[in-house]
Amino acid sequence: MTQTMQQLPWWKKCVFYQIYPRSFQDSDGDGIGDLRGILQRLDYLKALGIGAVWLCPVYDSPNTDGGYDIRDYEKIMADFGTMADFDALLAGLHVRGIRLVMDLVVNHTSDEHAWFVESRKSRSSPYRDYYLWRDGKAGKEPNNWASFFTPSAWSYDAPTKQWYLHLFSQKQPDLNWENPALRESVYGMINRWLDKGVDGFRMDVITLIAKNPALADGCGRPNENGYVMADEQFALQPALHAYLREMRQKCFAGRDCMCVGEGTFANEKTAPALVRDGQELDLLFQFDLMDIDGGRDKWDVVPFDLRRWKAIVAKWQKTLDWNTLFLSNHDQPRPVSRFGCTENETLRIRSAKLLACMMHLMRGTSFLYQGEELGMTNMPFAAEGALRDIESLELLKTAHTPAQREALWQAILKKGRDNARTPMQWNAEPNAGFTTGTPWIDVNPNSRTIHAAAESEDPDSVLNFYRKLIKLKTEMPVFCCGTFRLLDWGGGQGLAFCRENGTDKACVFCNVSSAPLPMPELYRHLSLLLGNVPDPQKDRLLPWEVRVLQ
Ligand code: TEU
Repeated sequence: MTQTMQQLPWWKKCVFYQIYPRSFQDSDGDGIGDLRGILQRLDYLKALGIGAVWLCPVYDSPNTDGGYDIRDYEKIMADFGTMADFDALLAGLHVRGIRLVMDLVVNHTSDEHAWFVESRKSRSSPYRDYYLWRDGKAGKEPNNWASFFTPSAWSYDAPTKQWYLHLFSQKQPDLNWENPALRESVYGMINRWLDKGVDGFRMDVITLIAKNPALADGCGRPNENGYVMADEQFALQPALHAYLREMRQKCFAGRDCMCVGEGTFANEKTAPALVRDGQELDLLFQFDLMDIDGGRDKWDVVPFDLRRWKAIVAKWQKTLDWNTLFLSNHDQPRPVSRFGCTENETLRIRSAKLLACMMHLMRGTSFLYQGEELGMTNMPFAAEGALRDIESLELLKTAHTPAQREALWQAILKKGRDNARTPMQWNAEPNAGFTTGTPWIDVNPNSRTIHAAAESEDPDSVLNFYRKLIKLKTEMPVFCCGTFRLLDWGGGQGLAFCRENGTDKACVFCNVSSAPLPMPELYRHLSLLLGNVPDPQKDRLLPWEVRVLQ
């Protein structure tokens, strides 16, 4: 059935651009990106053709976890500026027709949040049940849950002789969503941001907010300390849907806004219910593709298998009528280093363009991550001292031998989150034009040649390719709302899919390899809409060549 773009809500028709503010643009020379810096770059975003910004947390925070440890939901972190700066940024985006979606972390707060400060004062505090406090068992944690960042998900609080739950760091206590008073406090805060004109939220680990009330032991594989990632106890629990439906009614209903959920642990069975009827989430990030090169866990790096990629893509394009499409974010390494080819500049540029089409021309809303449009690469961190991310720093603490430490170090170089958090590469000036001060994290040395200024002037740059790709995606109904069909072609070397919208048809052929691949006869007559090699040969695709055909 032909769909017209006019029928779709704005968040299905635009491309989102994720900004990690600490690394985007510094305006005051303190080496830290800030809101005024983003304001300086709005025309760059407009020229790229994006229609919405996902802004990572800018709320007051002690910055234990890059701002995902909020100390005050209604104050701007001093590093990033003031609420007046935020208001100026919101106005600057809106006047350019760009929407603003804020990151929101309501699974946990910082342990410095006033609610937790009050909660830990006494067992009779009115805020005690804003968090999950439990007695220990025989002097040990209340259960065997592991944390994402530390061995156990529990920390003991001596003054009140109880343990509190933190699925992430000790400084990120989990909120107790069973408590209606907590939920009302969250809804009130959300509504005040929406009243300011914010266009929606990206809901951090939203699938974890409902825990099994029994907080029972997990039954998975214990880590070396005997703790278990007990996602069957705290992910996608039944109460989650009630909380999301209540949030929809109390916050989003009747407003022209959207919410996209980070679907940690969501799979093809549990995801549909979250986005089925517009009464819970509008969009969902699922991580099957982001987990594709992890064996036992993300640090057990295994080769990227295209056949698995194709199976995952086919599954999710079938599972959800409307997906989110993303190659990376602030938690993931740079896609061209991870899935593309960086053995030389020609192939780095060509493979970055291929990956862009392979992902963003599928059916769904695309989310670009800052620097993806430049083909930015992973960072060759010189030593552990250059790392900033708590996830990597806590991981290194688990090494017991030099060999183990070296193996973890190599895994961090490939998969560590700091790869995505090196400063945005604007030009060839010192620190890539990101700051006139000392950057909070090292700038990638390849910023001397890989940067927005050079790419803006180069018609064959990754940046100008993204500009064309975004135009195709947002102006052609076949790419915006057409159906998706994976072609049985290419084996472990090539990926191809067709999009159809009534009589409109288009297809994308990707040679995801370093060897040539025959172009199927059946499609050789089609005209080229977009490609990444200067003179495509009729009968074969060059290594890392993509062809967008109609
Ligand atoms: O990430 C959720 C999460 O599961 C991360 O641990 C992610 O899977 C992992 O880092 C992949 O390497 C969200 C935020 O995106 C992340 O930045 C925060 O650290 C985390 O929640 C806690 O708020």
